[in-house]
Amino acid sequence: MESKMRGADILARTLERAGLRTIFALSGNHIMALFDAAFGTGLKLVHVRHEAAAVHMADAWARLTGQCGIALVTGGPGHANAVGALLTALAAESPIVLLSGHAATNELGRGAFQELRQADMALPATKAAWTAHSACQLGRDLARAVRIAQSGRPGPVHLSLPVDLLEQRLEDTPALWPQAAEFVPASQPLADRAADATLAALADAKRPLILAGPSLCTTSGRALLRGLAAATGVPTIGMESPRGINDPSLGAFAEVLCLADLIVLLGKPHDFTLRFADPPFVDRACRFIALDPDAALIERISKEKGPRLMASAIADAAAATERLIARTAGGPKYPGPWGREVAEAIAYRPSSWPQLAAAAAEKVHPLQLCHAIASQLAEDRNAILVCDGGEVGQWPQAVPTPARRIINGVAGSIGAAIPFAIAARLAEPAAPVIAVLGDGTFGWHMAEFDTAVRYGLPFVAVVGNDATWNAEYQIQLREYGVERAHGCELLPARYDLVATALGGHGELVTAARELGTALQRAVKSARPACLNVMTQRVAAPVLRRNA
Ligand SMILES: Cc1ncc(C[n+]2csc(CCOP(=O)(O)OP(=O)(O)O)c2C)c(N)n1
Ligand SMILES: [Mg+2]
Repeated sequence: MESKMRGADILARTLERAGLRTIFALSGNHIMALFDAAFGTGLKLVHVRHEAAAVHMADAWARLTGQCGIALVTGGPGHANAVGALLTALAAESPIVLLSGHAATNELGRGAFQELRQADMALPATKAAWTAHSACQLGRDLARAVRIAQSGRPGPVHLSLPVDLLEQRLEDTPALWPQAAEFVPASQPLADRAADATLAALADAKRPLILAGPSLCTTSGRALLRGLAAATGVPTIGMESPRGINDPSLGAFAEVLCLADLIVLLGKPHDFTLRFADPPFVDRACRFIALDPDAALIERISKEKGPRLMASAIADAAAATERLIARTAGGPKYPGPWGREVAEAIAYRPSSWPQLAAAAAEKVHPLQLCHAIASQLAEDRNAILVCDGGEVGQWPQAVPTPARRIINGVAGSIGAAIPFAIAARLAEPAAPVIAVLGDGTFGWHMAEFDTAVRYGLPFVAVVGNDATWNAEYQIQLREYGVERAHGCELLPARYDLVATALGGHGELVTAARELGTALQRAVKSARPACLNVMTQRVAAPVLRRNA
């Protein structure tokens, strides 16, 4: 009997053979066979304090390493806790697989422990979701899940694992093990004809823009976009923020978007982030070209824009970018007046900002926070910046830093910062990691300080503490008036003491002048750290030169 494999062993060894060795996990009855099967493999389980954190960590891991991220949680409520976090990965186009334990197949419909239609629940938050139905297929199921996650528009996939299949013993035969090719993503290159037609249309246009989606906003994706801009001379902009055209990273971009006469959507969904590319945000005569891995998204643009969609092609975003660069004739083009106009708009920051950053006030202005962080990040070119909700998290996106960056992304879901920071440090053990998040946002995953301490993964969480859910409070001020603002107050709580209680480093910062040295101490502590900064309750920047 003992020489036989368990279903769990097939899965664990398939993960190992595929090089997917870091597993973000939270234990539970249904998956203990998998924990056991990890012995004797090269798998590293990073066990966390909330299932959503495991998913966020897998997401950040995928964004930074380019690998498929793997999260492992238990069935029923564990799975349910994980599902919400899938939305962040889905909108960020981040390839991950959520493996969830599941009630035994022979108990389904009989009132099994934690019985739940898990795949149905995960489906709207994933590219695909299913329940394994035979132990001998588990390795193949995993390969298929990884392949789907990384094919076309990358994103999350869910696989439910009935506990009886994980525990079932079966003879080891070659048929159990997926071929390496089964993991390989399907590739959709851009046809030369479509590339040439796109380049010709760009050359004919007076004010063209190339807009790229989240999958090209990783470090390697952005390098590709820079290559495309250099090759074509066309302004090429990555968009990954739920604030869309008001993303503070893009400065006064909205002021040039409305002037464009041709927009190439390069794996960039036509959606709310572009205000549906309707006037006045986009000119009513502007034409479009869609290069996208999903036929359904191209169909959507076609419905919205009719004959103004002058061409389209199904292609993976990175592959399409590479093909466009390869098909560009001649040497690099230079931006010209339109390129300079776009670059200036994107680089715009208000001239009042240096004064705001220098002013002495009772509480710290978010810009002061950003300047201190920028100079800390500048000390190490490997540094990684994480930005999360709400208003305060927008500011560091407006202050240029040399850092690599992960933001919570188009899903507009707050709370991922601490898991993101921990996974970033795990992926890049030498990189200083600084996360900026609001006091409300800190509450989601503060217990993960325990995870970071257990695994020795230092990072600095800089909490902009305005004792408010300020992003929503600002909506109340704008829409309903100050006398009708309620339900958004928090306490100026000692989040720094949460970090110290869990074995990390914590400091309360009440004045801007203390920030720089506090940051240095936090980095030097080499422990997971929380700087709890008492900040002013100000609205996030929306940048317009003509405002
Ligand atoms: C999961 C989730 N829940 C709620 C919201 C709505 N929301 C967006 S920003 C925000 C306030 C965040 O407050 P805080 O973290 O303190 O940052 P601040 O805006 O105060 O700077 C809320 C509640 C959201 N985007 N995502
Ligand atoms: Mg706040």
